[in-house]
Amino acid sequence: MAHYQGLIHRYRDRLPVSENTPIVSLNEGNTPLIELQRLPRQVGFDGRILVKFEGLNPTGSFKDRGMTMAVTKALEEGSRAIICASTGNTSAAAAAYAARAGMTSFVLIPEGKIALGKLAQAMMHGAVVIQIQGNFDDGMRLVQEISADMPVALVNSVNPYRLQGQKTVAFEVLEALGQAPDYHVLPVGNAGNISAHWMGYCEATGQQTAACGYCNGHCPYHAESLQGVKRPIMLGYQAAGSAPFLRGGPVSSPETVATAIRIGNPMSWSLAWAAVKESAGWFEECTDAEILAAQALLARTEGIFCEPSSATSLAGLIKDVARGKIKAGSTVVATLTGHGLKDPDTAIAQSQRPHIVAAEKGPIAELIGKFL
Ligand code: AN7
Repeated sequence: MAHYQGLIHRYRDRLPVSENTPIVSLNEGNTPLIELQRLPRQVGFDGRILVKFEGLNPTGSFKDRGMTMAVTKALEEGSRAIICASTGNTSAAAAAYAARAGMTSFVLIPEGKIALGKLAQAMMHGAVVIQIQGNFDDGMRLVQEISADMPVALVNSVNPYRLQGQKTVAFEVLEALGQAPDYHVLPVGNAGNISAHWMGYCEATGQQTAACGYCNGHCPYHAESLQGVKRPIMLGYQAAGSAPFLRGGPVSSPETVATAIRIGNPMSWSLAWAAVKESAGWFEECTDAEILAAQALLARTEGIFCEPSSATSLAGLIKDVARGKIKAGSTVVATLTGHGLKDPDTAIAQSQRPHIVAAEKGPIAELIGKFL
């Protein structure tokens, strides 16, 4: 069998592509599902927690899943340029996939509120980086207006191909576990990802009676093994200063240390509500302090470094476990949407400073002795 070549190749029968579609891929997807070993007990949870580490995608976030589809279709439809508004990760993915396709990318980012690694990526891949004196929601409105008038394809998640690519994360979880988890938890910003997860779970389980070959023989499970397969309860977690789903409508000046989800007017509002309602799930909010504590706990107890926004899924999970809302003995999958290296400033700001010592054995040994 050929080596893994990305999620469009892997799931081509379940995606809107044809044999002639020019696939733009960086071999995204196929990310590890890692079982947490020490953290569940530490937070008083008597059950399994597995993290889907989307930070191990080519540009370091789940955005690659949607971007391979969006850029592939833009290229197929003859576009030569793409545009997006972004809190950082979408711009990094757009810039990389545009480079891969030989296209021009324009990215609108909020002034001063984008993590350093993401800005470095957009700049390094040659995007035209447009920093606006406004937030993500302003940028979102502007790119919709501009793409309506100019020959540039909009690749934010209002582009339906984005969610098509992102739904594949659910297929991977189903294959890895052989069934759906009891709960699937994730951070919510513009709300495309929770909508795409649910779409994937519904599609995979809804086709349980479809011919076994619908996955073109690449599928490690057989369709009949999906008979009666349940779907997970979807839990969407927001940062308290940026929680339109908890407030019941748009938030005008969203603020949070988790800059990726600093979004006040989510585009996939009704799809995300449908995911939560149809699955009997709920939304919850976490403070910045809870988010940073969860990020550090995961890094220190499990060796997994995700960015603050991604840690929101664990922060919410910890809260819901403490409130008794998540049943003991259940299996929870948490999507870790982006890598911790995206935001080195926030990581360093909440960590212990390096110890400054002379380049001599004596003082180093003395320091080490204090920790043994
Ligand atoms: C790490 O990059 O919206 O609810 O412009 O980067 O699907 O928006 C990023 C979103 C979670 C929220 N975690 O996902 C952007 C952008 C990380 C993110 C989210 C984002 P959605």
